[in-house]
This record gives sequence, C-alpha cells and structure tokens, in this order.
Amino acid sequence: LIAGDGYRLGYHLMPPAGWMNDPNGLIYWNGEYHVFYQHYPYESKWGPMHWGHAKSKDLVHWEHLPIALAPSEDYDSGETGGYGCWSGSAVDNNGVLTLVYTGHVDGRTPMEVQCLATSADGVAFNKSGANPIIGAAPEEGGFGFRDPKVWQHDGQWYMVIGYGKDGLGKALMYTSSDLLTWRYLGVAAESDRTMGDMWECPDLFPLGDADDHVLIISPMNMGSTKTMYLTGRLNYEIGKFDYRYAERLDYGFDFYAPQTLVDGQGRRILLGWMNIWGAQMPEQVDGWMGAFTLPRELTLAEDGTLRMQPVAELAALRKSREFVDRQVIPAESNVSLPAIQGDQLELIAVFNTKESDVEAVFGLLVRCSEDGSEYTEVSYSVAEHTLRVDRTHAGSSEAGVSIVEVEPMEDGSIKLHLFVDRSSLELFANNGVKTITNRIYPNGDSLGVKLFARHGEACLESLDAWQMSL
Ligand code: DQQ
Repeated sequence: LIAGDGYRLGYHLMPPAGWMNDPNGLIYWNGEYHVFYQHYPYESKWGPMHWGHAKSKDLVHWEHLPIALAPSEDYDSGETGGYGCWSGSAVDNNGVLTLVYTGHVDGRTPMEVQCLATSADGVAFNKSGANPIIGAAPEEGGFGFRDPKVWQHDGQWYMVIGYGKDGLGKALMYTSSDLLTWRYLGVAAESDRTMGDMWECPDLFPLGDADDHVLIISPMNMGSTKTMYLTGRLNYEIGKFDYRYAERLDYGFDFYAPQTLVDGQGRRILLGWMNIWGAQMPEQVDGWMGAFTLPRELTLAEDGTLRMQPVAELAALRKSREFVDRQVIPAESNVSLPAIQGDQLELIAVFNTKESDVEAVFGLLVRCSEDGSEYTEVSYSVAEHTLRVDRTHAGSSEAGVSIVEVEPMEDGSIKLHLFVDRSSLELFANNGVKTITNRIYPNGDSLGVKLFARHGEACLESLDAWQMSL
C-alpha cells in the first residue's frame, strides 16, 4: 500500500497505511505514552471509524500496535458509510486502561451515544456490556453529542462532551463515580455566537496554578478559525467553566481536533491532527493520509494566554548542526545557505527588530528549488508586527497565507523556530506565544534554505539548523 513518495513525513506519527484523523485517548499509562487515532485502515479516505493505536517511551519513537477498536455492535456500527467508533479519550481506572468513545450511526435516533471499552494489557480491548453508558443527550433538539473527554478530580470522574444547540457550540459536563453511571451537571461553557455552532473534541484540564483550567475546542462553522482555547476557572460542583480569555489556538491551515495528556513529570502535552477537513490531501493516491503534529508542551502565562512549545525530547532527532552568525541581510536580497539543505530540518532563527529597518520584512525561505521559483516563505513585518507563512509558491500546495500578530520580545528579538518534515511546516514564534501549522507539497528536490529581507535591511542575530531524522 505504501508508495515511496516524497510527501510521507520522516519524524511525525502517521498511520502505517490508510486514513488518520483526530487524536484520541492520549494517555501516559504504565510509563509509556499511548495514542489512539481516528482511523480507516482499508483506504486512504474517511470511512467507518476504527481506533488506530501506537505507543512510545519518549514521544519521538513510536511503535504501532494492533487496531484497538473497530465498529462491531449496534451502538457503533450500521448499514450506511457513516458509522463507527468516533472520537474520545482514555483513563487509567485502577490499572485498567479504559477508552470512552462515541458510537455513531447515521440515521439512527439518537445518532450518537457514549461507550466504554477496557484493556488489562493495553493492547486488546473489550467493549463494555453496559454500552451505551450514556444513551442520549440531556435534551432533544441538539446537533451532535460526541467526543467525550474524561478525567479524574478528587476521586470523582468528570466528562465534557461536544454539543450544539440553537446555533451555539457547547461543552456539556457529566460526573460519575464508576465510569458507567453518569450524572449530567450542565453546560460547562458555550459559544458567545462567534465561536461556531457545534464544539467538536472538547478537552478541559487544569493548567498553571490549581484553579486555572483550559478548554480546547474545535468549533464547526467558525470560518477560518478551526481551533480555540479558553482559559478560566472551573467549578466542579455545578460543572461550570467561567472563561476570561479566548483565542485561536494555532494560526495555520492544518491543525484540528487537538487533545492533551498529562505525563509522569506533570507536563501537559498536546497533539493535533495536522490536516483539516476539505484540504487537498494529495498523499491519498499513495495509500495513506494524515499525520499528527509534533508533541507540544503547554504552559499558561500570567495573562491567561497559552504557550505551545515542541517537547524537549525532539532534540534526540537532531543530527548534524550548522550555525550562521550575526549578520546584516541587505534590503531586497536572498542569502543562500548552501550548507543547510534538506526536507527534514529544525531551524531556530533569531532576528533583531531594533537593528532592522522599520519598514523591513525579513525571514526564511525553506524547501527552495534551485531555480528559485519554488519556496515556502516565513516572514515578519517590523512595521506591522505580523508573522506570515506563505505557501503561494510552495510547489503544488494550495495557495494561502497564514497570518498572526506577534510582538517582538522585550529585547526586540523575533525568534522563529521551524520544523520542516517533507510535507509539513510547523512554526513556533517567540517561545510558543503563537504557532502556525501547515502542510506543504513542494517538489522532492526543492531542498534549499535562504534568508531574505525586503523593504529595508534586516539584522539576523543567529541561525541554528539541524538535519532531523529518526
Ligand atoms: N471527527 C470524529 C468525530 C469528531 C470529528 C469522526 C472531528 O468524533 O467530532 O471521525 O474531526
């Protein structure tokens, strides 16, 4: 099934073959990271959903395991194409690895119910005889009732579920003492009319000091914004989350349905689906489709904004290093860097805005062809404070520019931390204050890296570059 094309990523998690979408059931269990994912193993397109499964000791090297869940029962299987074991989460219930997922069957009433499956060895799963554990939404007339995220707090289980009603996306909250019988607490949070009409894949978790919580959602019908995070306080008694801050989570085109886990070191780690519904997906012809983002560590700043940083373990993938020293990049110039070539790279470029012209736009070109016609451009405008990733000239990529405002750091610098992996580009700006995640589809032999400046000269402080490989 797997063709040797140049799009298949080198150091990201992908299905061995077939289709992948949302991350599911992320958990640190018995000293290993387990991830599951929405999976259709038979074709490189979405179909009756299974849960693929992989595990890792270090978040970098992954071992594929047998498919954990397949549609098989009346509550998660059907006659139409639209059915299966839809998204959900995992918990450790006294050593038993427990998956909670949505059984979806098109045309059935209700269409979506919540189900449970357990495993003693972390490989083979049994669906519960008590399924469905939640057989209907708390009220009629809603749209969607899916993607349960379960966690434990003070000896009780809690669950948020994605829902929509009256044109408003919502996260519903439930509680349980045994994972089987659930009591509805109420609407934890809902859209203020600007945040979509159904919230897919909610994830609600503590971060920062004891009372701070973050709600991550993937709202449907919110225009170009595909994921959001909200920070605030959660009242467990009444299941109400009061948020004081809401922002888009990632400013790229290809980032959806992210989920998190907390590991043995107490780190909150996020993985997202590095695609989006309706994207071009040229890899489908090669028998596979879909990849996860790199694992990202989340922290909360004092002002309630999130930071997303690549996990430290990724440094294990660094091979040969190149260093480019401080230099002025003349206006209207591209500076080739012949020593830095590749389609699997990590780059950390620090520019100094104070010593660049006020009109300057500077940055990096990656995946450049020799004749200069093909490149993916990462730029920063000193005057506008805008960061852009432009894939207009990135081979057969769909054209499009991702834009986000970023203030220079206190000393005036702009730090661009990039991961290039064949058909992906992940950008972390200023230690993760903003991120941009895109798939790109350049020609296999477009391997060059350049620095550039326009409308004025720019000052590069330093550039570190590593070849990356597993
Ligand atoms: N994907 C799953 C749903 C979820 C959606 C189905 C989000 O459970 O709401 O594959 O991408």
